[in-house]
Amino acid sequence: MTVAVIERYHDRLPVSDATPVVSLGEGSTPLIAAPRLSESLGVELFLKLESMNPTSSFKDRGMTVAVSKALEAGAEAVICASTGNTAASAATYAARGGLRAVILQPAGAVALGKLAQARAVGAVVLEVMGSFDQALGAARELAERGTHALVNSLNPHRLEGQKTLAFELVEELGELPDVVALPYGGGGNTRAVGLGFEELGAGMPRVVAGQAADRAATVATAIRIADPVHRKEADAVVARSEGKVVTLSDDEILAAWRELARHEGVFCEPSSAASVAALRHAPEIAGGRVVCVITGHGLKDPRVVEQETAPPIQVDADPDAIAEAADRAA
Ligand code: AN7
Repeated sequence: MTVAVIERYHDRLPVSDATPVVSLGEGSTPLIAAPRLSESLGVELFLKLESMNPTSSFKDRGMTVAVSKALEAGAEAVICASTGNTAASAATYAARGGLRAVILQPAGAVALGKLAQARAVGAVVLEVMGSFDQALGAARELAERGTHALVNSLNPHRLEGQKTLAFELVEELGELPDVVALPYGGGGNTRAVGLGFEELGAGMPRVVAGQAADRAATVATAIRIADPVHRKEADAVVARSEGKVVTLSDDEILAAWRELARHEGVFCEPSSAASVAALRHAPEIAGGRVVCVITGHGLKDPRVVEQETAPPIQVDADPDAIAEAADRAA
């Protein structure tokens, strides 16, 4: 059986033999070389495909710990506010653990694939007439009443599970990378990566975090977060590491998204491409061995593909017509 996050890093996580482990085989994600992007960026680039986790995003590392601990504490239901991936992960791990899940999402702002995941596994999905930040405020208040366990990254168990990304990177590379680049939404992942490297005690790679210039309305809906709850701690990690927070336009994020897909065959959601876009805008920091964290799968957000790529061409079932259409499209 696959050795998942809690088993692999048992000694470094807040679990005991009494913890009922809720797992779907998360973690141990592929780390692949990116030769073409390496050349165009002038670095040795690797991509950590967190999109290959059970619910196709990086959230599963923390969620396995948070839901296991919620079950251990006797919770019957979990709640989260989410731009989509936390929701898909929370809903799925709740189903796996036999818990109810209540999902709060900003109305009309969650990518199709993520919503499909939460619905398919039976979560109660509520559309809040407001922003992510407003939905999170409401979730926190409700959780304080004690009826629902909050599994947003304000839950410290989420960060604990998430920090295992740093452990894997060092094990797989055999040394510390020089730079880790990742998207910056609420800042939980940036904070957790810092926590992981600090626990290892072997030094800190420069952390480059890409955020959307228009946080409230970016095409990268996963990081459509106006007021990051972890801003102070995430910014502190970046500063301590001598890295940089890079602010990106939607065009810059989409250009990196296309590059990843067309030049490396890595189809991610737009938010994930903010890591690569940020590297491009921080040449003074991006050098040596660099890891970009690919946080979410491209299938999460099919609408962006519809908007950003040419539609299929209709053709008769005739070889001449097919050859002609293929030549014209090339
Ligand atoms: C693909 O699901 O906030 O900086 O509610 O889905 O740790 O917030 C998602 C965030 C990057 C940003 N990439 O990470 C949610 C949510 C993807 C994401 C981020 C998210 P943080």
